[in-house]
Amino acid sequence: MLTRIDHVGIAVASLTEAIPRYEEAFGLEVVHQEENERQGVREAMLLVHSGKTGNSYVQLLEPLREDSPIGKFLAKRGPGIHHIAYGVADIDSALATLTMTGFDLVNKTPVHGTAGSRIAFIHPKGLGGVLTELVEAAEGH
Ligand code: V0V
Ligand code: CO
Repeated sequence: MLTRIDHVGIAVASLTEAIPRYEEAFGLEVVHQEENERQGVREAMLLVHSGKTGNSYVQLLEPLREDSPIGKFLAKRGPGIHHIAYGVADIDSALATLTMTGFDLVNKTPVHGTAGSRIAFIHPKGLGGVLTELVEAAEGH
């Protein structure tokens, strides 16, 4: 079902401060930035690897408001790894399978993700405390 690690989501207080650190450390480049009002985030995608089944990124996430998943996470735990996202070829069938096997889905149907992707979150409690996202990337991403 899974085709790659699409991204690791990292909660940061400030993109302006975090982006240069990641650029300096690994020579990564920001290939996309976006504000996602529904998710309450401003995010930057730094390309790590391009592969046959799609790309892998670091996703830096800054909260747009305190009462958002990233805002609450920063207040409770401070900056750090927030979620892991796996690539899938067909998110609708992946979600149907997970529903049948009894997983607690945050999103029962896909929502808008970065760069035109379709995404859905699976609750951390069923997956060893790790908030997990599935991504069906848009063509060319
Ligand atoms: C909260 N918890 C986490 C967690 N956030 N555990 C692991 N990883 C995380 N990131 C735990 C927390 O410690 C509590 O555990 C429990 O869940 C309830 O926490 P809460 O602070 O009361 O939070 P809730 O229940 O209001 O919300 C938690 C969920 C929420 C996971 C349901 O954050 C959510 O809906 N996330 C999905 C959307 C999202 O994260 N969007 C931002 C990224 P105890 O204390 O009960 O044990 S947007 C993105 O990635 C995009 C756009 C993209 O990739 O394209
Ligand atoms: Co993400």
